[in-house]
Amino acid sequence: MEKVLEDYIRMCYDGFLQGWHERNGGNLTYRMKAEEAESCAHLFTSSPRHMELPIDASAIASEYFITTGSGRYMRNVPLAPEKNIGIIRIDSDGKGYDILWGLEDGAKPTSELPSHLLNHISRMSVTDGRCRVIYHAHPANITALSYTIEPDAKTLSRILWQSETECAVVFPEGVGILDWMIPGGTDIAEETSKLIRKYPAVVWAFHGIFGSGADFDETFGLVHTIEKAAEIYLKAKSAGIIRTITDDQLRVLAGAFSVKINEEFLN
Ligand code: 2HA
Ligand code: ZN
Repeated sequence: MEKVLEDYIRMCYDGFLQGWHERNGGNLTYRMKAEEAESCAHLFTSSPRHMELPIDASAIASEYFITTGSGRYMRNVPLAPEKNIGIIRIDSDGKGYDILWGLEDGAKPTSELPSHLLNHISRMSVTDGRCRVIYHAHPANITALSYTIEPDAKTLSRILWQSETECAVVFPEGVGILDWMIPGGTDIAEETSKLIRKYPAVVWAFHGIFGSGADFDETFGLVHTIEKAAEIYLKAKSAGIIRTITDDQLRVLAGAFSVKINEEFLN
């Protein structure tokens, strides 16, 4: 198996092992490097299925993506990659895509493909093309936390920064939050892609999270860190919080690790 596919499959199953992918919950897309697409070219069908896109993907025209399948289970990805994931190439005009490999038995890419592709476009533009991974998961603690606050990025980011010392270093921009919306459509895709320009991750209230990063480790690590902080917060809150990391300590921390903490969220 090609290394990029092995790494992708490992991330799918790691998320399942964390308990973030009940049933068909969650999805993962990866924008392939040219050499990675080339290493997989021998797998590509000569008669690809073509699909239309409900969004304008011209900013990522001709890019290759690995994607999970709609209705497919992360749990099953290592057992039968060719049925549960696939490789697609966006058309040169950005209006559709070809399914080049995988997604066998008539499967389609994830229902959240519009969100994934618009998020890729946003993150590519704010990271000078570094971002390659968009990941959607349903971790229990960050989702539970979204019931305890107003959908406000400052409130959420402060809670997370205060709940684990490393957080302000891992995501100094903070974490965005989108109030409840119908999943799977272009409206939620557009709203998420606006927020993800500012933050590397966006919580979907009462649903889960979208995380982004340059590679699988960075993206998985980001979501893992956010979820762990949410777990610590909920445990501390139920035990009774009597003190926390101060804003001055957050500033000192950012200085010590040379990161630019989002000052708008400090008091
Ligand atoms: O794949 O997680 O948001 C199912 C979902 C939709
Ligand atoms: Zn979901």
